[in-house]
Amino acid sequence: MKSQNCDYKFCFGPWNLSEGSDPYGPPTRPTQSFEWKLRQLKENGFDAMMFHDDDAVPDIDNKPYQQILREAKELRKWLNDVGVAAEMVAPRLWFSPMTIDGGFTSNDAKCRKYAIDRSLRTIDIARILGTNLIVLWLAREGSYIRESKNARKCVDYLVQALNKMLAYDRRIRIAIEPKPNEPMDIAYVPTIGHALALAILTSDPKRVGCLIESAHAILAGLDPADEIDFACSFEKLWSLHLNDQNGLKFDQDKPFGSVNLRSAFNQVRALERNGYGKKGEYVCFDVHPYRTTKPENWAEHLINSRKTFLKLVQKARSFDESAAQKLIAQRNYQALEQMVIDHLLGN
Ligand code: XLS
Ligand code: MG
Repeated sequence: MKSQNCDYKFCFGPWNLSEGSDPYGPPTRPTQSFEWKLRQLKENGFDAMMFHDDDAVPDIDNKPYQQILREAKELRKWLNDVGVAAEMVAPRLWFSPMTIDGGFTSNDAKCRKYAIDRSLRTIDIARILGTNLIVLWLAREGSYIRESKNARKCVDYLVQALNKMLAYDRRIRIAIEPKPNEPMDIAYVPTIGHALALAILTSDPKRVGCLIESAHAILAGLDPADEIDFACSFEKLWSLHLNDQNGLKFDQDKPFGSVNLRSAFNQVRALERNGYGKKGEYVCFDVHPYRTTKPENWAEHLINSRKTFLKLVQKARSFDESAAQKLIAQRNYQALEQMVIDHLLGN
């Protein structure tokens, strides 16, 4: 099940093999070791792993600096031995008591400093793991009630934090992963347009790009394929979390293509026309198993997402582009739509 015969490289994170807990109930599957998760990745044709800082160095807040570096080096050796790359490292800025009211945009200066310091540790870990890509999902950068924060000031805080990170290591690139809500009521960086606009305000805009997650775009009422084309027009799509989402509700992280196959097809078409992956970018699946999934089927949402993606690459490549262009020239979009549906249905 290797990823040969395909131009894409695939990855997922340890959190994508989650245990089934939700806000209303406890885990439904036993805890598994990191080693087991790495084995699932290798055995199922994936090439790299994504990491949060504390996926790489558990309990990072309670460890001295030298120990953090030592543990990151041990992990690097382990990854080298099994032949798995680290795609990115992301600071988990939403768990600690210090980030209750936001990380970079907390109203409390001590908490803002915590968020920046922790992001610099993330950069140390990324350097050791051999990746220059830092992902920022700005989970708690927003508000529960509008009056609690000054949104203008928060933009300044975000830029200051990004600038500190950019100055700390001249080789890193930061990919902002926007999401419009959850856990916050209203997030400050809800879309790719916001992420790229924020990049312009930083000290080194060339090193600030974005990561699109399909479900996050859908939650913002946007078309993930259009978000892909938009980001690629700026050459800023540096990573990608493909998944699916059934309408405007909690973030579902469903298998890629499982809700809207046509939208998934259009996302793949957008990736193909932009040459995504040609500069080494990975296709990551930020998907979760259902709470009902039994331990013996634990990795199937990942295997299936990859399988659907590969089938859709074939569908995108075998789409009759010249027939489509003729229908476009005739403005016969009804026939064009049916042509897409027939193509997806296989006749
Ligand atoms: C949110 C993700 C999150 C980021 C990386 O959608 O699950 O973990 O992708 O921080
Ligand atoms: Mg994600």
